[in-house]
Amino acid sequence: MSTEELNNPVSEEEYGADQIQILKGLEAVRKRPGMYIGSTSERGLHHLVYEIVDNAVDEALAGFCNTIKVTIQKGDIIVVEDNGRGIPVGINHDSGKTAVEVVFTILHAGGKFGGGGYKVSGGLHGVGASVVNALSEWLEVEISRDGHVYKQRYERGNVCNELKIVQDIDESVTGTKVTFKPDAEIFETVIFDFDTLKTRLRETAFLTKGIRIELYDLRDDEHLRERVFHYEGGIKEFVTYLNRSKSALYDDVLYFEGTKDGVYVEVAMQHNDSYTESIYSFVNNINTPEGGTQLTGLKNALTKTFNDYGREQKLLKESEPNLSGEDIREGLTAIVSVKIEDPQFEGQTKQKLGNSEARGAVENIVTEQLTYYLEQNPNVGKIICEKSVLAQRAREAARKAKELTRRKTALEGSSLPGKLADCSDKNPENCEIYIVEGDSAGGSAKTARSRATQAILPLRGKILNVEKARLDRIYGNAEIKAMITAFGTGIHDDFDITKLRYHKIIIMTDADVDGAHIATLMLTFIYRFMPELIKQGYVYLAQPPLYKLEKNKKTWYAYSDDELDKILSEVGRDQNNRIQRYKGLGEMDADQLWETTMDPEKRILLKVCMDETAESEVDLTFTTLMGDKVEPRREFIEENARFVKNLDI
Ligand code: 2B7
Repeated sequence: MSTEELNNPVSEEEYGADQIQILKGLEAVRKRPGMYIGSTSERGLHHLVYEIVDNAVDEALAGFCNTIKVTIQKGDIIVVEDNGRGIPVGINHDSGKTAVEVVFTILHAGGKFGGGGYKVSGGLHGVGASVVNALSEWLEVEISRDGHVYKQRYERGNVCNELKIVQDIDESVTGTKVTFKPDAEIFETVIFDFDTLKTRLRETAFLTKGIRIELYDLRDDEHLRERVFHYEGGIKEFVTYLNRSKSALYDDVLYFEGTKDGVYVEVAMQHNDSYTESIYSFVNNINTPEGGTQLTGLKNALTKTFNDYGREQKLLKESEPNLSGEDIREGLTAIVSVKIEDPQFEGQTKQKLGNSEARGAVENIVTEQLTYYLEQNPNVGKIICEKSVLAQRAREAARKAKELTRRKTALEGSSLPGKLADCSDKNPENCEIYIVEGDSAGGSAKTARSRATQAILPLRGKILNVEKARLDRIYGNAEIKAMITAFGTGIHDDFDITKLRYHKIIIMTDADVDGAHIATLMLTFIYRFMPELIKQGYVYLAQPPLYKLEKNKKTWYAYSDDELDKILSEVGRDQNNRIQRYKGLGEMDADQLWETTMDPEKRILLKVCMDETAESEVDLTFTTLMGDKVEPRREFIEENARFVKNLDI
């Protein structure tokens, strides 16, 4: 529909089923909300905001809006405002309703509301507004256009009043404002998380260059929070942001843009000195974690262009084999974003782009513009090719090392590491492995453990930082090899979760900064090489105490300064107190270690969880698991259970 059609009466012939396809009632949405927004968890709740914001972003992509304001008001009421044209208010003759009311009360199953190329974004193709309305206790829409403010209110998707003029304004002021309160009858929680919205809105701003997105949290009088996202450079700045804590190998962020076969393509990329590949792909501003045709197009273009360039410039010798795609992408941070009229999603979770024209478009545009860039910037070409050749050699060395360990295990039968004190029970569900910092603590843990179900693997000192090492060094590292063989799963392509030998992998380090660092290194290794272990909840952190307090033949353990303070105020501060500060696990004897940190009845474990608000921002967070007798400590631990948040991995 054009502006004209939406604001003026149209004849029955002009306005047919092809504009608004199958229309369904909103009861279906309330009955099965998960079908429309994924889930009714915290994630689904936040999804409501994205749906409304997406409509405003579309108005921006159409070229009519440059600012979107999102506010969380007291009571977790959300307000979204844009300065676009305002949703049309004219009567739509087919339904006898105003266009606004159609947008908010009719579910447009699988169709495009605007038609004619208006709509490009959004997984739901503009059906979002009615879904949000259906799942809100109430929703109000205010439209500024033609010198008036129009307003309509709905409750649980039902119209409360006709659209009416509530104010006269200057004709030049236009826009849409949507205010809604998510329905507590539907959602498990109706409390919004500022950081979750922040991350997603930042991502949206990066993907829509030039747009300004403001986020305000007005729930707390004392701590008003606000963030403004505005990136003239779009995804180019996204790459700079993603590389912010890394060292870039060259100054430029390479940027390619163009349209082919109806596909608008944008790519931004820059290598850093790490060894990990981070490529994020999007279609119509939606993240596609499984990639798809646009990602394949990018990879094909990179492999072909750098091999051609490397041969031409003699950076790749005739005697050497071609660079593999992985070699070229080592240490690469990149974004590929396409905008397309009718995206097809594939794969198990429907998160993979299927349109084949996207592959060709990306491949073409990147090959052409990258080739030109390399001609103009031979210094950058040289840096990337040389890095790729090093990666190729390291990969070859790693392959040989891996081959060797494979052959060895085949010969010796999967021999377990010498330092591992294994448990006797062979049922993985019953078994735990403690990865312990240092040989001396490892010794105490071996004495303390319950032999049937608890295995101990002592590791010496700091383990290798896998972010800063190539594969050949990683495979060659004794501590890492010991963990891999002890777990039993293998890694990467060989990874097989069914071979996991322990259903609890417990990292036990000193309760100090060094200990936290070592735990971080181990988590980084597991996250990079065996992420499934974390996703499926097999990884834990042990919590050793910081203090022991003895008084009148009684003993208390404190896990923080605050807790010690609390105990002291209960037992009295006098000279009968004997306080010992544990500097490390090694200072505890086996009995103490058992009692405080290993006894399943009494210990505290933090379960490592993955928190993903956006694919580009993974946080590891912790859920507390406790033995039966530690109830009073719950509060403290829960407050402190986020100490390694933002690992920057
Ligand atoms: C597919 C539907 C949802 N729509 C329009 C026009 C402008 C417009 C919208 C919007 C969210 C919160 C503030 C088109 C499109 C409906 O048709 S939705 N602006 N903003 C929005 O929802 N913001 C439109 C043609 C002519 N004039 C206006």
